[in-house]
Amino acid sequence: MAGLANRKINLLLAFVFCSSLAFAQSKNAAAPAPYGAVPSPAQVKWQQMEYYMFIHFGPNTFTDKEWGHGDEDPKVFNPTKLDARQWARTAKEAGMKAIIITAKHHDGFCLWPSKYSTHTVRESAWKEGKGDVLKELAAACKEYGLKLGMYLSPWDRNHPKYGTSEYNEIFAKTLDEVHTQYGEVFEQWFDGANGEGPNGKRQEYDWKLFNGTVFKHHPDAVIFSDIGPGCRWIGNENGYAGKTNWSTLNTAGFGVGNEAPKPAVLNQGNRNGEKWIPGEADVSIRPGWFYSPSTDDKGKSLLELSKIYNASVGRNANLLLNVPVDRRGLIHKNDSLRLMEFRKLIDESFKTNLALNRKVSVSQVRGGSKNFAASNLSDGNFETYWTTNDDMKTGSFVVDLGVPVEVNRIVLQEYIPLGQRVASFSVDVWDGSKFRQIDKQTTIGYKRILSFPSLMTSKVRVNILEADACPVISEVQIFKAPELLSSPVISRDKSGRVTILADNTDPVITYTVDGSEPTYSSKRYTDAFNFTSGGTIKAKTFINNGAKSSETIRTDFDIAPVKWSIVSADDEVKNFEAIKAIDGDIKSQWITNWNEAGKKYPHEIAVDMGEKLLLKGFSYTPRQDGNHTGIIYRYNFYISNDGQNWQKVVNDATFANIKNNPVKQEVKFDKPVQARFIKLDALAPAGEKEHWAAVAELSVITR
Ligand code: FUL
Ligand code: CA
Repeated sequence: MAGLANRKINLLLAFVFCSSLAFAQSKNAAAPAPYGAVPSPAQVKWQQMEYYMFIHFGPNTFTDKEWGHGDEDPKVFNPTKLDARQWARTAKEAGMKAIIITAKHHDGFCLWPSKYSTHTVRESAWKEGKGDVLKELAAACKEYGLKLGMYLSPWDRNHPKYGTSEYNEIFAKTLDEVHTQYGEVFEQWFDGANGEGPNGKRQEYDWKLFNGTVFKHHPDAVIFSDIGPGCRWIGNENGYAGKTNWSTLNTAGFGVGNEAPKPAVLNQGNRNGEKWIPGEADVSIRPGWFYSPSTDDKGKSLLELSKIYNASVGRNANLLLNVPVDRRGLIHKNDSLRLMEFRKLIDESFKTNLALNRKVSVSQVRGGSKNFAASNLSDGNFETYWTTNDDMKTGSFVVDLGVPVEVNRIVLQEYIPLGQRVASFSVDVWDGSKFRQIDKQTTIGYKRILSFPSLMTSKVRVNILEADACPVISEVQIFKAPELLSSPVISRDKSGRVTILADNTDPVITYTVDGSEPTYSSKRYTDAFNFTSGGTIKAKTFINNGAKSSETIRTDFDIAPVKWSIVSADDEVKNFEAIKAIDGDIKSQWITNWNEAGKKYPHEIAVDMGEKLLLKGFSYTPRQDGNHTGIIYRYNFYISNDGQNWQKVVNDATFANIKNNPVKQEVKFDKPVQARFIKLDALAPAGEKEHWAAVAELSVITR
């Protein structure tokens, strides 16, 4: 009896199990439903462009300004050799997909002969007023297979109607012109700046009208502004997207310019944000947006550009790199040479996908269907993807490279037409006996590039740790990119922990603490370490398995100010408190009140070191932030054992040559002294007119 009953229950359970499995299988046989806000087809195409050129060009090019006032003589605009084909050729050869030009910047000057302005190329000296930059550029882009985008600043410091009710219509008319006369426009760039016009008034912008005008002519145009609707500003002009970067954004209650979400929000987007508004990272190859002869040799280095690439395209944002056209109307050779080097680096970095067509094993396949199979991850096709059942929001896959190979980049792509889902993931590499985690990050999005020092491995595992819906991953790619060298930077914090960092992820860092020269086989730096009592650290970076190395960087530390506190200091100012003089950081400083009302010399700072030390001397580091004021010249130095009774150990001395060379000053006492307290009495400044004192770091010599 009992046996029979059991069998019945088993059968029943089996039935329930099978039918729910069948249900799950049928439900999961179809593609996952889109999750949250999703991109339009035009936004997907836009995202796949990844990298394109910005061109700032106008009267500012000739007047050496970043923001023209709108009162400049239009005749200043007079390029002698303007050649838009050279710009397009350069962009094409740089590997870029489009050019966006400042058709109108804040000065109101139009690079085309607009009917709605008297501040245009028509009024300029160029081609006796017969020229049209947009026309030449549109033709050149067409010839070279590039898309064309328009930057138009609604802020107009020239237009007499700016700040009146008529202006919005006028601005819309100029949009009509640029969107009807020059063919396809893939992106409309709206600057958020909103300042005063020529009559001192600001404008209430009619964004509905502006966006509507663009869409009327180009329904698929991606409109850039702080909050889209097509794509959003990344929150800085350095080209860096957030390490977390959602392509979704909440816009309700927000506007453009002063009403925009905080830069930090634009930098990262909003998880589950209501609209699909991906980030575009804009940055200039030079310090300024417009050409200036003074920046001819100040272009970004290859290392800087590669970091920008990893932080934009590699973090789910498009890269809009500005290359200002010069006074001849040409891209300067220093810029184009750098662009070509950069292209070569990108091409070589992502040339050979070591994961392509490699065997991938996965934790689960949606509905067991081959449509969502593991092999979709390594087929080199963005349109095919691996995914799991709806109820499965985690998962992992392992790429089998066959034999150990050297790798240093991993690229992941989510299939964004179904939304952005992954919120946390990690990457492990097989070390021959077990998996070792090498990175853990948050979002993926359209593209995520992970870079790390080269290593040998035969298997790479990606773990999706958290997702808002079942993960949908198009591709995993693995590369060995050429390595770039950067020097190590050694620093120590107040607690005595030493950090050694290179400027990028490629180099291996080694170091010594015994004064010997570091080699490739010296101790490898991985994590911050304790170095409270001080000594000499020498560090060096290596790439290409040790074949190439940086110079050796040496830093001598004395005792770390772990137990130190301020006993007294005069005239402290917010953000420049006395504690900043003993925080182990030469980038922060104590500065006494520099305002008129501030106290005059002498200034004093007294420190309790928390223990009795045998002192051979002391050191003073003036401020190191490039501002050479507050430098102390004449001083007394005291010690004490109770903080009450002070003994003068240096009387009325001066820091030699400190004004011209404000570096760390080391002063040895005549003989070593025991003390727990120290006091610097600043008697006179190096800059005679300055009544304030500044100390980046006050320390002692015990070694
Ligand atoms: C800013 C402008 O004010 C700058 O001049 C530049 O055009 C930059 C791309 O956008 O908001
Ligand atoms: Ca695929």
